Formats: sequence, C-alpha cells, structure tokens
Amino acid sequence: MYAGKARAYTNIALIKYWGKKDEQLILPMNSSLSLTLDAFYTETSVYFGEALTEDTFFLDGKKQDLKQTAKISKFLDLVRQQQNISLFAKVESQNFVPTAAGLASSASGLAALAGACSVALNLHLSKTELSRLARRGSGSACRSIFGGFSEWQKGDSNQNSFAQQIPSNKWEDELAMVFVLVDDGVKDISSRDGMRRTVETSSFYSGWLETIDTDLETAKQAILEKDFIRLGEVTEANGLRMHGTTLAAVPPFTYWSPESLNVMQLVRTARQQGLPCYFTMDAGPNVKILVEKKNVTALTQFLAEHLSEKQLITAYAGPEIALIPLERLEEK
Ligand code: 2P0
Repeated sequence: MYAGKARAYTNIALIKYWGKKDEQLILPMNSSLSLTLDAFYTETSVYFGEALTEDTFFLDGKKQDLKQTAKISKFLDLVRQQQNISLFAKVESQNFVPTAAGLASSASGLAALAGACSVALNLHLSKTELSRLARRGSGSACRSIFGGFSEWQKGDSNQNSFAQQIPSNKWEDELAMVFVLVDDGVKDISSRDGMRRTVETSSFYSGWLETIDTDLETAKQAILEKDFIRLGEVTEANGLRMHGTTLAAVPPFTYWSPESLNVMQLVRTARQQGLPCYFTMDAGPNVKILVEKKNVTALTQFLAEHLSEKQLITAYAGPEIALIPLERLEEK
C-alpha cells in the first residue's frame, strides 16, 4: 500500500479567477492573484492499495456519497493515468475551519489531495508541477501550493498554466483578512456553474477581460511597493467587477445577499472614519475584508458594534503546502 499526506491552506483571490477557456484542462480565461491564509486548511491522506476494490472518500470522518466521491475519483483517474497505475484509493480529508460556516474550500482540498498523491506515489514533483496538478482538480487549488501572495498565470496549455509565489519581502506578514460570515439561506450556484454561465451569456464579460491585466499589474506593483491603499482599492474594484458580470448573465444571478451589502457599507463607513480596509467576495455571500494587521483590533471592534462577534474570523497570511510522508504500509 502506498500512503501519503499533505496539508494545504486556503487562499482568497485579490484579483479573481472568473471563467474557463478549457473546462477539461481547467485553463482560465484570465490570470489571478491571491493571498494564502492560515485560518482555514485541509489535511488529506491517500492510500493506494491492491486490496481496495473501489475509491472511497471520507470527509471529517464521514464517508461521502457517490457524487462527492466522483469528483475525487476523477482527479485520482488523472493521477493514475499519468503514472500508469490502476490501484484504487482511500482518501481521508479533514477540513480545519474555526466554525462550521460553510467555508470549506475546494482550493485547500484539491491542493492537499494533489500533495498527498504526490507523496504516496513518490512523484517528487516540483512546486510548479504540483501547482499544475492541483489545477486539474480545482482552478484555485493551484494557488494554494504557495504561501503568501501567489499568482496563477493563465497560460494557454496544460504545461504553462500554473501558479507561482510573488516576491513580497514578507509584506504579507503585516496583513490580515477578516471574514464576515453571512447566512442568507439562498440556494447556491457553484462557482463552476456560475463562471460557465457568465462566460457563455454575460454581455459584461468582455469588460471583465479588458480590465484584468491592468488590475493585475496594479496589484503586483502595490505589493512591490507595500502600498496598502493601492492594493486594497484594486482588490475591491476587481471583486466588484467580477460580481458585476453575473448581473448580465442569462439568466442573471448574484452571490450577494442583503447582509453582504450591509457589510460592504460598513467597510466604506470604516474607511470614511479613517480606517483603511477593503472588501472582496467570492462565489457566496460571505465578505472578506483586507486590512493591515495593526488595524485588526480597530476593525473588528467597529464591526462588532453592528454585527455579532460570532460572525467574525480573523486570518493571517498562511504558509505553502506541507507534504507529510507516511511510511509505506505492508499489504495486509
Ligand atoms: C477565485 N473563485 O479566484 C475565484 C473567485 C470564486 C470566485 O476560484 O471550477 O473552485 O474548480 O476551477 O477554483 C472558485 O472556483 O473553480 C474560485 P473550479 P474553483 O478564487
């Protein structure tokens, strides 16, 4: 039996990935840039063995149904095909999130699975190769191979679409992200379905693509210069523009809830009161607020005047993926 384990941390995009040009290979329409965070991570173990007769997937100790397992099997098929093996696998994952808040992330999950497979099968993949592999499971997972700031260069083939760390002189250690949990009870549209519908039908999508390179350059320049206001402004503007594309999709949709809008307004008010902070959102109603570490207490105190403290989780910059060798177990 071949066994391996990995721990990967989630990431939140400051410049968003939104749309695929190749669904099969998961090649994105645009490059993106993210911050890896310490507060949410996934640990995954994988065991490939002759004695196994099917793939099984356990999440937080619970055996997952066929639908959940199919996504994992699809990724394992890719690894098996690349390595020319036919062994089934048992996958055990644990999501570490501070509260049961629906923040389980495919980024940390698929990055950890890719890492665990690499360890189990002794693939000795470089970080670039690991990023490329993780991308095939979930696009944003390719950025979770790296700590700190990570840029996924879109590329135009399997070979040249992967993430890499952005030099930052450790500026990320001075930053934080405050998560505001919003429960809206609205039925989810997965990011996969949402981005597909937007690419295929939204008349605003071309506007998204036109502005992305400028946003990326601005963000990278801001990181180099440690210019928080500039990074915050481009983060907020880029997120709003991504969400704008969904309003012109057919049929239109939004990930925002009234509570999300309320939190966005709170962020603007905090700024007017002299507290630099900027929001971003992903494929759900939760709001994430970029803030300097030195201002975390002021921000959370301000937010707690209007929201429940239980809604707030503070995260800091997180590390790269950790690969954890497990001993090669004897077949029983
Ligand atoms: C991002 N999101 O850059 C964007 C912003 C959501 C909004 O990447 O289909 O789970 O597996 O490649 O990576 C979430 O999408 O999608 C995502 P797939 P993924 O973080």
